[in-house]
Amino acid sequence: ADNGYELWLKYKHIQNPAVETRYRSQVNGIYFPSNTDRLLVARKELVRGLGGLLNIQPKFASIDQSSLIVGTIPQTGWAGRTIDASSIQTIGNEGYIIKTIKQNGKSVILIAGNTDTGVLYGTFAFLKLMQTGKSLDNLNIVDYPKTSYRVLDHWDNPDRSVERGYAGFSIWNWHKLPGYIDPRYIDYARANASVGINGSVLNNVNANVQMLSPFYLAKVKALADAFRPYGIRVYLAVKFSSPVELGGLKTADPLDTAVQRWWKSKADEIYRAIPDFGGFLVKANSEGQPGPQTYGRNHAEGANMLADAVAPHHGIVMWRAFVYDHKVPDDRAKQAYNEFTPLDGKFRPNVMVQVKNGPIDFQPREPFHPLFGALPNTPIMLEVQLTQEYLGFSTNLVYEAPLFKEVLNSDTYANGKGTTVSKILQGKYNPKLITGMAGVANIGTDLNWCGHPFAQANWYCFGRLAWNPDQTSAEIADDWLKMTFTNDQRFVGPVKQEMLQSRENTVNYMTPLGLHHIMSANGHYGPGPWTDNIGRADWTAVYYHKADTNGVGFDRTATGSNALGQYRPEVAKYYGDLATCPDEYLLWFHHLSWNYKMRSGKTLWDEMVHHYYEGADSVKHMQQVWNSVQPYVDPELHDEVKQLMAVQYAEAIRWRNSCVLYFQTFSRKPIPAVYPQPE
Ligand code: GCW
Repeated sequence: ADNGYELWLKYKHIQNPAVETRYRSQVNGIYFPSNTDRLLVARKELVRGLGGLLNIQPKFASIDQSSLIVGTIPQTGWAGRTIDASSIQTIGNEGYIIKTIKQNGKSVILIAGNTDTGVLYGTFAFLKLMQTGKSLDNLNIVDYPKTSYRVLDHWDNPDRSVERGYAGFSIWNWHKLPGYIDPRYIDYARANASVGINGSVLNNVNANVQMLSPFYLAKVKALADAFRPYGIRVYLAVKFSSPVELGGLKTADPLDTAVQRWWKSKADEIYRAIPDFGGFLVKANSEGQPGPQTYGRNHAEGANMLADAVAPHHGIVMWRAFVYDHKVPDDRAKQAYNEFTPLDGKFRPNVMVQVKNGPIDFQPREPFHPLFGALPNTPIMLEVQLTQEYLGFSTNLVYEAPLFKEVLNSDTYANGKGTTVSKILQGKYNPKLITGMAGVANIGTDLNWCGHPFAQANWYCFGRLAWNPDQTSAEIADDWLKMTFTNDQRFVGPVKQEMLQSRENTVNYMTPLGLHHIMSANGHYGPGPWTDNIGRADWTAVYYHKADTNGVGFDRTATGSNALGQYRPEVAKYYGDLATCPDEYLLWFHHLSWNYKMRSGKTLWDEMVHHYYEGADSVKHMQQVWNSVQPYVDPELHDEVKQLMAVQYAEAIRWRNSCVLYFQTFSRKPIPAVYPQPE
């Protein structure tokens, strides 16, 4: 039975005998010198992959006896002959070339990189070609990552609970570390390397200071050592008040020299044990966390102090822009922009400001964060959430690539039309800046890692998009489905369609038309549009939807909070003008009457009802499709997804009924008779 543990690295035996024979002849004799740990793990992966896919024990041979040549460019001896100088330059430190060349009149496949990391990534890419049934004839692939720091953020606590984790406990077994290296750590590293993820922040941004103690650092070092061959560096989330709480100092003021010295010596201590330690991630002055503002300093002063401590060791600081304070009476959506834009250009070059996709908080749909394009002189890192805090946890099937692509494709107009978030993240406008993307991990001790078999696709697509944000959701889903399930088009076709639609389904039954943050305050799972009076204005639903008998929606135009003013004029006009504002963002930016006439001709009320019903119905449709592909899926895996879909459908109905009935108390209008009436 398929329990999902092998993720997309199943290397299932190829069923088509013609394809298998052809592939076998193309890997008949492999030259793969492996004189580093990283090349060794690449070679091991190749053996494992070919063993599974082709049911062979690969034969290693001398270079002229081989039909597959793998190694660094100097090792393969082909630089300057069949590989041109410009490709070598293009692929940089992590890229690779996979190319069919002629050797003694015979076609040979060459996998080469400038570094052993490039070779590792090239090896995974080569295996993917076979996993997805592609031809290995006439290959000419030159690929390299478009961003440098591709990092998973684990919100894992030392007690192994995971904040917003829905897949069991933390996979870091702190008790057994450093002595015991769970094979799961290696499989985790393989999975990351297979999609180009090169960093792992091990602990929660709501950081426990103990992580910086010698006791834990020894364990962190053990993980760093285990991950290093896979090209993965470890990072730690740190609490700004560590010098006080851990170091016994009186203050954590970033301008205090004793505080600066404390961080420098802590950094030195870490780097003595972990020479390639990645650096720090910081949540400061947000949701009660301490930060530089606690001492009257700003974010740049706080970040730079830490940046100076890790700079001699080539480390970085990822400083989060997810800041807000319920005591600030202004629209929460505006707070990050207000705090960070005055600081543009003031951060050290090894600081990245980490910005969530939207200005509120990982909602099913948000417009892009106004900080994108507003910090031209600051390295900026997109933060997305793989764990489905606001997307139905691990019972809902939601493929998030379309959500990530929506922000990546958004046009900020910062340098005129076409200044997309994707291009900004790739450093196209300011090549001096370091680049990166972060994903809040959805990984835990569940056998299948992510809780829902399809949630693995969110881990997978994050890596793929961080590597190259311009890939499409569909091509990534296609690869993932083939690698995870089967190449059979009768399965891949319909299921891919459902994956691509799945995020919109959830938007429809949770927060259609720009509604947001109406989840239950208690956990963010179910509906809670009625949530009020829980101590913080910005954690209550009524703050966001502003429904009353006159209408619904958050007015963020000039007559309201004017959050729109934080975008470039072209964007502000587009969202601000009802004639152009897409329905998807309507109630995010506008407060409108229940009778407002929509593009469809329906009233706003009828349209809202329509979306809620459509959302729930689409889950039913997904169930039907899943039932229809049953012959192509392992029975236990099929049943697992089927059961989860039944839960999702029940949840979708609950969301639909709750929201429709709640908003009806304001609209005072009937639910159109074409729909079944909620009870
Ligand atoms: O989405 C919210 C979560 C918090 C989280 C916070 C953050 C880690 O509800 O649990 O804290 O965002 O991103 O800092």
